[in-house]
Amino acid sequence: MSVTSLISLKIHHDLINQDGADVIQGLNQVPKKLPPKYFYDHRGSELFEQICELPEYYPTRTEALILKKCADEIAQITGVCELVELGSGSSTKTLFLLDAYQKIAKYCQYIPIDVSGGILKSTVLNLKQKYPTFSINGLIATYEQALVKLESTFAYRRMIFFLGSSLGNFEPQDCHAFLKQISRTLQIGDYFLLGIDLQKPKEILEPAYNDSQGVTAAFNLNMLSHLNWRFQGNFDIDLFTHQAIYNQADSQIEMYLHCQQKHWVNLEILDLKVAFEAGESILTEISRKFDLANMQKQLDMQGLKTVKTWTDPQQWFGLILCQR
Ligand code: AVI
Repeated sequence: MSVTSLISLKIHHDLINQDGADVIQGLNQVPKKLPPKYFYDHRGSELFEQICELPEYYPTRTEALILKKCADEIAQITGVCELVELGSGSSTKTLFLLDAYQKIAKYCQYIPIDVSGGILKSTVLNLKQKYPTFSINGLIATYEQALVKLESTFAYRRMIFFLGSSLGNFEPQDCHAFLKQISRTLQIGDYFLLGIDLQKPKEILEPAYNDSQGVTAAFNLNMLSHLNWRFQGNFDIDLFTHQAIYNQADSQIEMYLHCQQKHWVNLEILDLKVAFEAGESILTEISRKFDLANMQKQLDMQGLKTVKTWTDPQQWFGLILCQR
């Protein structure tokens, strides 16, 4: 049996239309900026999986610990529903939820959504073997594309979940628009489960994004390799260094690539030539750290009422289950 028929993955390649307009805009602005979605080519997704295992990177294991404890309760509260995961990656933490739903129903529908087709394919293949009675169909799409698609499809009861504090990678105005769109995608009575990284001292945050093994540095630099491959570019990775700092005023980690030497970069496919000065930086990601009560208010403003929240004993990470 071919892999494709075995996993019956619904691939919407046409959805991934990365035409590079955002790269042109980001590299032409001062200070320079690149969208974090360009982290996630195949290598970038692999590096992110490695980040999740790092001793300094606490969010993944802290959220997993919370999910392990509360998954059964979540399934009890929501009952059987269509499970839609945005940014599913390897779906590792999702196993706690799928196990919990398996206890309450033989049949369940799970739709993992990710921009990285390679990782999504292998994840769906593994999950189909582990949960043979579940209907599992992956969707390769950005969050926005996926939500537009979901808006036009009906489910009897749906729970969208967005874990790992990926919401933290959105600028505040984009976060607002995203939550609004989530709300539109849900019918009255549907659920939204959100995992958010909470504010904590800089001494814990900065090492989590400047790990001692250099995996986060490789992840950050890989964005340039990805752009070279995608847009026929000539970024010299050796001319850039990684740094992440915690901006206390805005409660956000900021990841930068610092240019070490004055030079030009060409991106042939985009017909783009960019000048870099020594000491100049590209902002590649923000990772906002949230306040639980504030987030509940924001959700509430979008008609998403908190049903229950869970945190770990140190209050480092929060899970909010809300209902429309
Ligand atoms: C995907 N996202 C929630 C991660 C974060 O922590 O903001 C991405 C990441 N960047 C560096 N390390 C992890």
